[in-house]
Amino acid sequence: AKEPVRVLVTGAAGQIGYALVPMIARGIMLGPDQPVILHMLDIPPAAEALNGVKMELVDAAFPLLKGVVATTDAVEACTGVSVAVMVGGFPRKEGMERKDVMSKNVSIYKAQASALEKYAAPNCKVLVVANPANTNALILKEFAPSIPEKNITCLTRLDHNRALGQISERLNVQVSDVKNVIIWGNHSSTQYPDVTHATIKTPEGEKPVPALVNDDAWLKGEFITTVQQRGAAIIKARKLSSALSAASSACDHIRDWVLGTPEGTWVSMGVYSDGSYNVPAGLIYSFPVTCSGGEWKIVQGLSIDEFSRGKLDATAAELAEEKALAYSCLS
Ligand code: NAX
Repeated sequence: AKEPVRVLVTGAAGQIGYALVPMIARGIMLGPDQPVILHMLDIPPAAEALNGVKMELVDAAFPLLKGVVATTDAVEACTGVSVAVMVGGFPRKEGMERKDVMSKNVSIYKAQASALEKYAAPNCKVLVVANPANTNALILKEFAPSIPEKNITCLTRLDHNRALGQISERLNVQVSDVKNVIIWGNHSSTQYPDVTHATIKTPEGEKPVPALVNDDAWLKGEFITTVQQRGAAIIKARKLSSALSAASSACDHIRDWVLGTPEGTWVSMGVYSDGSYNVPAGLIYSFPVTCSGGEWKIVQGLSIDEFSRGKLDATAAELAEEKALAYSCLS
């Protein structure tokens, strides 16, 4: 039998946490034969609720779940973890300045970076979900210099999956037959959902999405804004932000990273940019990646037309501006 893997979820008493921890305990993140020990961190005002989640995990009697640590102590939470899913953060409240929200999150991610660096297992893989996700991940990277930068990522898989979903609905095909959409850039409304290279599996082989949709105005207009604004649409409908889809895509992100992407398929991940596609180096930016042997690699050589170029640059500019704002909070 495999040794259990310790998986940290921060903000575990929140909405996404509540959807995510049972998925992890059922093997949806790391596979049906991989035992896990869940480490759940939240802040003292949520300690009682967190303990309630722990009680429910015990009550669910998950066969793969070999232990639960529920704590408000970052050191205890981070000790020995091989996967860290960072969902906890400070939400933007009505009337708050962007800089104030950024400043709260910068101090949270700075502190948690240090705890992970000191106490997590070597080669721990980190996924930041909490917004501003790309910039929180960048701060975490800056303050955990001994964690390899390739181990620090942020979640844009929800946006990626939303794009797959929209194409599947539009073409009336199974979502599992759609692949290779791309989310470029920031997990924000400047993200660029790109279907230029996406395909549909058909009995006659793979066919390009743009030709099948055959409606450039929709692809360059409503499709993009629907994906960009989907989070707001969910809030409007549910009066709460997306949680089950966010949790599910966090599992997809880690599973593909650890276990690999299928041959010929790529996924979107926010990763530390190396200058690929002329995106400035030093940002956490969402790219198309393939994964194998526990490592991601940016898909190279895709053609970028003029329309796409403008979108890639605009979302990069926003990330550069967020980075500057985050740094201004440090001084
Ligand atoms: P909730 O407010 O329900 O939960 C957040 C939890 O984090 C709370 O229990 C809170 O006590 C805890 N927390 C706050 N500060 C903490 C700290 N310093 N250490 C540990 N825990 C802390 O929010 P929820 O709906 O679960 O969303 C969580 C985060 O995900 C938010 O930042 C949200 O904006 C972000 N999202 C990111 C998405 C993505 O695709 N990257 C999509 C979904 C989601 O909107």
